[in-house]
Formats: sequence, C-alpha cells, structure tokens
Amino acid sequence: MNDRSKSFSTRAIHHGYNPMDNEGALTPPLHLTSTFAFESAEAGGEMFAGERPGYIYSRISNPTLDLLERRIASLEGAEAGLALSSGMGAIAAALWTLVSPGDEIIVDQTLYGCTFSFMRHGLAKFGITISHVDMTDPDNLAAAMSDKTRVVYFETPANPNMRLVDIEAVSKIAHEGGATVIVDNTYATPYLTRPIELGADIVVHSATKYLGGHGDVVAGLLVGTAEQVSQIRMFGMKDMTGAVMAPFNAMLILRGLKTLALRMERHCANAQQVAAMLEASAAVAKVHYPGLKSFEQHQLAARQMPGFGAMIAFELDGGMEAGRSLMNRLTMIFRAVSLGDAESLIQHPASMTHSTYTAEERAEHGISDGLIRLSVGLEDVDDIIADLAQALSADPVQVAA
Ligand code: 7XF
Repeated sequence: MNDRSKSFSTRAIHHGYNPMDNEGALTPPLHLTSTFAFESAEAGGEMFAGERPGYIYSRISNPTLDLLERRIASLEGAEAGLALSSGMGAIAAALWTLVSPGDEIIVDQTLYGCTFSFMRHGLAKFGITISHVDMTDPDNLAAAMSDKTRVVYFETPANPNMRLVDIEAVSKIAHEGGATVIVDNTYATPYLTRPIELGADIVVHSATKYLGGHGDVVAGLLVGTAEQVSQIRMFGMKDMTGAVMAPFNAMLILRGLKTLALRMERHCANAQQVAAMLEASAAVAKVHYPGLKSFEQHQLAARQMPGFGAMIAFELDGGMEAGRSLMNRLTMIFRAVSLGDAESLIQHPASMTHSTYTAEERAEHGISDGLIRLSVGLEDVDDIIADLAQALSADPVQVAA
C-alpha cells in the first residue's frame, strides 16, 4: 500500500509492503545478505554504472532497508529516505555530503552533545565554520546569514533544554540565503512535527529513540528529496562514513513504527501530568515542558506540535547536588541516557549527554549544571508520579534546597 492519502498509523503499518509479494508473509522478509549475485557480468557492470536498477552490496542498499526508507519518507512527507547505523551516522553522512572547506554551517544555540562535538571538533578541523545563533528569534538568523552559509541546522525541541525553533520562519530565511535546512526531529517524531511540510529540506533522526521505541537498537534515519538522499547515500554514507544500518536493525525499527502513534499519544499524556506535578512541587525551581502554559514558547509549541512530546527538563532549588540526590532516590525510573523508551529514564546532561561541552561552553549554550532531563515512559502515570514524589520529598533534597 503506497497511498499517501491514508492516515498516519495506517501508513506506519502498511506503507510499501504487500504480503502477496512474499508468499503471503505478514511480516516483511529479513534480507540478511551482504552482497547480491548478478545475472551476468554485463548486468553487474551496468548496475555499477547506474544504467540498470538492482541491488549490488548492502553498504549501498538492501530490500529490508528499502522498505524502512520508504516508510519513514511517507511518515515525514518526504520524497525519499535513508537508513543509517545511528543518529550520528545520519548527521555525519548528510553534512559530509553537503559541505566543503570554506563553507559555513549556522546552528542553533543548543545541540545534543555529540552533534556539538562533531561540528565543533570534527567539521571545524576540515575548514568548515560553525556559527551558533539563537534561532528562537528567526531575525537573528537573518542577520547572521552570509554568502558562505551552506547549511542551517537545528533541533526542535532541542536536547536537553527544550528550546523550540519556528521551522517555517527559519526555513524561509535560510532559503532566501540559498542554504539547505536540516532539522533533527528526534524529540518530536513525525507524529508530532513534520519539518519537510513546514519548509525544511532534510530531516535527521536518532531512530534509537521513539521510532524504535523499545531501547534495543541504535539506528539513524534521514529524509529529503530523492536527489539529496541519493547523493547522501552514494557519498556521505557509502564512501565517507560507511554508516549503513544492519538489516536486522531495520526490522526492529519497522516493528517500532507500527505503534509510534499509539506510543506517542500515551507518552504525551503521561508527560503532561508529570510536568504539572513537577511544576507544583515546592522543591522544583523551573520546569521546561512545551505543554505548560508557563513555557516561554508555548504558543509556538501549540502551533508547531499537535502534542507536546514526552521530554521534560527541570531544575531543583538546590541545583546540581539536589538533582543528583533526587536521581539517586528514584526506585522505578532508571538513571540512564537515551530517551523515547517504554521505561522512564532520567539523566544529568552536564555530566552525561552534554559532557562533550566544556563548563564554559555549557554556560554559553544555555545548559545549566543543575538541569535534569526526564524521558517520560509508558508506565502507568501514577507510578511515575509516585516515584518522583517520594524522591522529591526525601530529606536530602529539602536540605539541599
Ligand atoms: O547516534 P544516536 O542514535 O545515539 O543519535 C544521536 C542523537 C542525535 N540527535 C539527538 C537529538 C539525540 O538525542 C541523539 C542521541 N542522544 C542520546 C541522549 O541524548 O540521551 C544519546 C545518549 S549519550
């Protein structure tokens, strides 16, 4: 079934696969093969020359990955998709394809720690300028664009502090300056935000998170136009990084996508209640959650995200010490990085996911040392709230506060 007019969940379950093409098998076959036999020497040569369609080698393409690529493209409203070994693989393959020495990438103030490091310590080593701009005000981008700006890159909501970027406004400004817009849509997922429909060019994902949804696979996805995706496949992925997804991992992501809408509904409902509970707690100084009326960019969130996601950042009155103490008192919520799993996960960005920034860089980029990040899972919300409540009311937090 390839009908884009079908609704989101129907496409997440059916798009691109007909069991009748595979002996009636309900579940698509796993093509566990590294290479593909050619019908003749001539046919193989023609495939390498791009004159004949077909599979050559699984670092380029594979039928199981193909299905996942078509499915994510459909869900994101894009022409084509690409499956990669990790979110970092997707980001690296896209940028290695798009930029050359002398080019500039303008990025938002806050990025996931390894994306920041890849830009600041990786791409910068090869003569690419990385400029940070506060994109919460799109006018800042307009002022910063130059004739060297090749890519405009941001996360919305941003990891870990939940800043939002107006995709439509920023994409318009970037395009006026001739730049390609890349959005990391890991936090929102295509169920809540579809950046391509708002004007972005390329979307990258850590599929490790909500798209997989079960904490059992590291994977990346990317969508864009057929031409962009083909260039990233044949250069950034095949030659520059080799960051191809394993076929078995594609099966796990295909399975996860089938329940994405259901899971996101429950994630969002749970997070809204948890955010309200945190905001009402005397020990909590500030809660950053787009669904709260007190959230600075709540209006933009309501316009851009039909659900507010399940990532919450918050700060306690007692700062980092109180935060660590809270984390250590939790009995059900796991202390772990990653996000988007069935299990609620809590972590401390300054010492964990964002420890690739120096203390000065974190201060400059809006990542406070006291910030705690919670990925609200799919457990019964009363149990999540009860665990947080007992940890927040415990003596050390109050003493620290
Ligand atoms: O290469 P990965 O699949 O781990 O994805 C990298 C990545 C890219 N974009 C965003 C917004 C991400 O959050 C990530 C991975 N973040 C995890 C986290 O923040 O917990 C990684 C654990 S250190």
